[in-house]
Amino acid sequence: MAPVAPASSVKEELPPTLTATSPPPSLFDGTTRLYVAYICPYAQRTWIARNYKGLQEKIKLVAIDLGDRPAWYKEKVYPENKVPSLEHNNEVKGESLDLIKYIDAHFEGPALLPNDPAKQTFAEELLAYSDSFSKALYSVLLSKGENISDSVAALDKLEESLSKFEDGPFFLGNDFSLVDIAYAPFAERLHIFLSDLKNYDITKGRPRLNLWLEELNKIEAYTATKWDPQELLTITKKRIGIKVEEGGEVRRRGGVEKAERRGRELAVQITPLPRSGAGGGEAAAEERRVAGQRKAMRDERRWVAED
Ligand SMILES: N[C@@H](CCC(=O)N[C@@H](CS)C(=O)NCC(=O)O)C(=O)O
Repeated sequence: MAPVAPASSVKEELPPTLTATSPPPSLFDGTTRLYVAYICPYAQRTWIARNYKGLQEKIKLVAIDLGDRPAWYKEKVYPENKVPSLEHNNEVKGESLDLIKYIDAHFEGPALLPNDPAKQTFAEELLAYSDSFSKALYSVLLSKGENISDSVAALDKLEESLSKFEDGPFFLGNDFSLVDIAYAPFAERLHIFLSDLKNYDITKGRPRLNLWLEELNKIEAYTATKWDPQELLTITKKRIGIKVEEGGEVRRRGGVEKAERRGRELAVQITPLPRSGAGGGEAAAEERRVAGQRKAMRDERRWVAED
């Protein structure tokens, strides 16, 4: 059975998104900060790594509104002006793949790369390929779903890679690793977009990919970073200029969400949310946390909804 990260269950209220009028945090004061945009899949990689290692207290999240970016971010933090970036030991580093390796190597928590040399070699190979995989997502989006042959080939390659090690559901076998983290945000989006745009289920005929997605969705370090699929779809469609039907923004609650539009159905597994009125105490606190998280994520909409 796949292991569940021991340290990742710390619940966290997400900080609000900073805009052009927000003052900077007190930069270079010794605090380690991970600058993200909640909507960004590259930033999501680093956010998952930080959560999985249980670093919610050690690495503070700072969310940037990419559509209304504070000038200080480029001027004082990260001249490339992209997310993610990491402020650590008075330096700022970028590039999501470098950052997930850096976070794994420089902080405590469960190791995200195995000791087995064969697995390490395979990890390097798959990490090097992961940005080509992300292009499969963008080719679907840019062609508005017309050309999915690149994505199909990329997904077939994932299925094949997932069968390399038989000892577990993840890319490197039984242990969740940097490789799973590098692919998860992009596979999640391909799953949602291909289902909606092409009525194409990426898991059909790909049992390993199906199992991998199921196991991923049991890891809270990952599910805490996920968008509601329906919202992600609506926002992304607006950004790429696909008309969104009335009611497309409605969110529904539950472990499995179904969004019915024009007779088509998209069923995507998402993090179960607590029920309304579930009582006081822990359930209510959890509900407030999730509501705050969704609000913080929604505040970023401008960047993706206007262009
Ligand atoms: N290669 C970079 C890509 C990061 C990236 O493109 N981030 C986007 C948001 S998803 C960004 O910051 N875009 C702002 C811009 O390009 O101005 C990485 O892996 O970190």
